[in-house]
Amino acid sequence: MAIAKKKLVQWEPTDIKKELLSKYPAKVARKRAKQIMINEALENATPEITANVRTIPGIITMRGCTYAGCKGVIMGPTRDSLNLVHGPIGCSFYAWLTRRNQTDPGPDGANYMPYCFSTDMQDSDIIFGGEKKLAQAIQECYDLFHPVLISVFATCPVGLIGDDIHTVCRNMKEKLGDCNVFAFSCEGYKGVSQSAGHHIANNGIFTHIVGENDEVKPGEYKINLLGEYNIGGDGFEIDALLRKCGITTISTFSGNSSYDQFASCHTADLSCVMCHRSINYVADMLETKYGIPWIKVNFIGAKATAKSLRKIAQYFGDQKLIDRVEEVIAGEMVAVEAAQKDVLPRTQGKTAMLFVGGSRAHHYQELFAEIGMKTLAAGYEFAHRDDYEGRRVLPTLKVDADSRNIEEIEVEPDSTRYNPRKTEAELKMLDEKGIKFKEYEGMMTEMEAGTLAIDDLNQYEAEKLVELLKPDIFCAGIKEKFSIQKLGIPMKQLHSYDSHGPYAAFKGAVNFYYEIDRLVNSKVWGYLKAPWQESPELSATYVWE
Ligand code: CFM
Repeated sequence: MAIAKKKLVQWEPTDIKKELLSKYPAKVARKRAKQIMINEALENATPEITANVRTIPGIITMRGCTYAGCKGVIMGPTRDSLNLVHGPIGCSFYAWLTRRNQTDPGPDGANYMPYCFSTDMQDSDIIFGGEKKLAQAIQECYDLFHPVLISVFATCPVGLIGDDIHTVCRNMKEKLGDCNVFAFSCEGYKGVSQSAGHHIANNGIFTHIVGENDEVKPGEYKINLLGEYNIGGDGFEIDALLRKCGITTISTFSGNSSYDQFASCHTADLSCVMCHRSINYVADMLETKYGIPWIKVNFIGAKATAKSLRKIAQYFGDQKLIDRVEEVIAGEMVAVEAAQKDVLPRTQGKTAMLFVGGSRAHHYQELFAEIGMKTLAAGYEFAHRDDYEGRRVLPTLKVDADSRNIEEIEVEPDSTRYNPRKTEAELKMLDEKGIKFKEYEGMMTEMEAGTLAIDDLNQYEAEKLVELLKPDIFCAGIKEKFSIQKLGIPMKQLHSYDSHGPYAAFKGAVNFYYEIDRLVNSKVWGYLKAPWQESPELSATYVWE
């Protein structure tokens, strides 16, 4: 039975959870109960959440597919990689410029972003096999563009019929001679979400590109920025800030990136991981093979940005850099503080809910906190337990059949190029100063006690949450946008930023404050009434009510 209607102040998190589960059949409710947690905000023991498991059939999930994670997320933003989709045209068409990763065409002008490449498989290719057609398409791409890389992406039907795309690519690479060609077995069904696609893409880049170019690039403090995808120009903003501090970015995985950045990333001296979920694999592999340590950074939120810059400066330990970073922070904070002061009287005490992929639901809580807003509930579409509870849970994670489906590649120290950038003693000293290497504490440790952490939220639960807790703003993606707005709540897309942004670094923070101020204080939502609310003609209840 449904719980009697209560006002917001009376809702206890346990009531909310009960209410979310009340409509489900017993078996479904049991499963979902393990993915809906009431946060305890403890440092070393967070409630165990079930994550990275299959969505329950029949539930309208917010997730994407493995192909989306590989082709769209990781390989998508690399301008000079010609991304050829082997499959029916829809898979390519719907991944065509739909993620707002921005790109600077670069000095050589090699930029295939605006194109949509596909083998356009037909029924006959499904029946007789698509390998010949794939080889032909690779040849055609090469003849037209002469790219440095042609990467091939498998879609579901390709996996089902068993086309040997890897052999086709190997043969074509040999035939073409001056163009790298390799494939990803990233069929949509391969994993439980796009997260599997990240893993497959990272393995592919590491195996086929990383380490190809040993040339040492100029620059004093060289880093890799891992897990920053330049959505809405975030990457441009971060790059400009790093440059101002005198820090050189050797590679970005993979916002505004090029083939050569991947090929020479092993020459950097520190890897900075922004989106832990999508890229922690590369950080680990770079450390094992080349001796490059990694730290977690976050450029979403002014405080987090300052903290990240200080961490990088401390790592290099050069007083000149430390001073420069302080100077830059002090300069940038003037505008940030003025903006905070301006919006705070209007945003203080308002509430938000955030349900985004695998890292933003955490990072953006910082921005809301900076303008006095409280997060009532947050969750990820496809994160793993370590993104919620911190990497300390890694040794206890059970590997299920779905994860075993994704190849783990064996990486060993490079026989000639392994070069630990810091000695054990130096690392220990930095650790004592508070720089934690290979560490991510997860979203739940930073959320208040009593807030809700919900994995793989679905449409039904999203609407229920809004109805019960009435947040001032709900953040998610395009699939959720209009159903939420019809409930009379502003909905901000945190994947695409609704054609706005950048929101990263200091200038991005100021953009975000004003955007949220505008959204949560707009009067328009109060006027919103659906036609049936104004003149109800028919009303009904479900038979089970
Ligand atoms: Fe990382 Fe991303 Fe995200 Fe992600 Fe994504 Fe994205 Fe995202 Mo959309 S890599 S996990 S697979 S931060 S596309 S730039 S916004 S779901 S929270």
